[in-house]
Amino acid sequence: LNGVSTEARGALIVLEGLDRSGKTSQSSRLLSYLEGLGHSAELWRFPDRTTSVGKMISSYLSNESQLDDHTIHLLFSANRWEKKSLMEEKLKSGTSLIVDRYSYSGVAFSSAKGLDIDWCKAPEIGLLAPDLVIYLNILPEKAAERGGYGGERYEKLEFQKKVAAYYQILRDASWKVVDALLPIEEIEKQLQVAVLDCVKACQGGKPLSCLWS
Ligand code: T5A
Ligand code: NA
Repeated sequence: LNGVSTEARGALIVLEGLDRSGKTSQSSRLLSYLEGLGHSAELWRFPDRTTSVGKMISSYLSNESQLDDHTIHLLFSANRWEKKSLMEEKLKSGTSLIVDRYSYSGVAFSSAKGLDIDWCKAPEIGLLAPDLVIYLNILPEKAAERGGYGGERYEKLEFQKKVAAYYQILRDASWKVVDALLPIEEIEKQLQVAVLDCVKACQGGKPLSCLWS
């Protein structure tokens, strides 16, 4: 075949949204969906609290430790960098990854604290760019009404409003915005269509690229 690789790669699919927007619920449904179709797929999440960097992040988020805003920003980024080579390996070997939060969270949350947005984006440059970003769109007031809200550092209404504004600045062509107030099953159906299209495009030879593009 004249050196053209026919090996199909997996898709990098990211879920983003405010705290309690439904990312975790939808990620696990998408995993079952892809596996049910016979695709190789894994569920990942950031922060990955299992690594030593992730443990520092986790203790910060639960208010057990204090860190300078720049420091925690770089730790979130480092937590993605420490998984980058494995991520690339998985995708190239044909496994799709459904990732609960990624660089968009990193930039939106730190910018909402007042850090310069370009400074926030810089350490994300060179990480793999998602093939599809699903943004679960919810008004901060509505998210705050959901169970379990308020336990962690960033779960405060005024702050989440700023995060939502920064997410809008980051929106690009890879995004699919979904109404997060719809019933869980309705959102699930919408996501299945988008995700299947994306997986097929990647199998069909769509190249991997890097942030920010
Ligand atoms: N952060 C993260 C940074 O600052 N920088 C970074 O680089 C990264 C990666 C991490 C925190 O760190 C910040 C962002 C976060 O503040 P986390 O561990 O990812 O936090 O936690 P959250 O994203 O906040 O996860 P949550 O579990 O709070 O929210 P989810 O996953 O969006 O929501 P989910 O699925 O757990 O659902 C929440 C509730 O709503 C219900 C569910 O049953 C559940 O009770 N629900 C619905 N109810 C009605 N209709 C629907 N459609 C519903 N979907 C879900
Ligand atoms: Na949370």
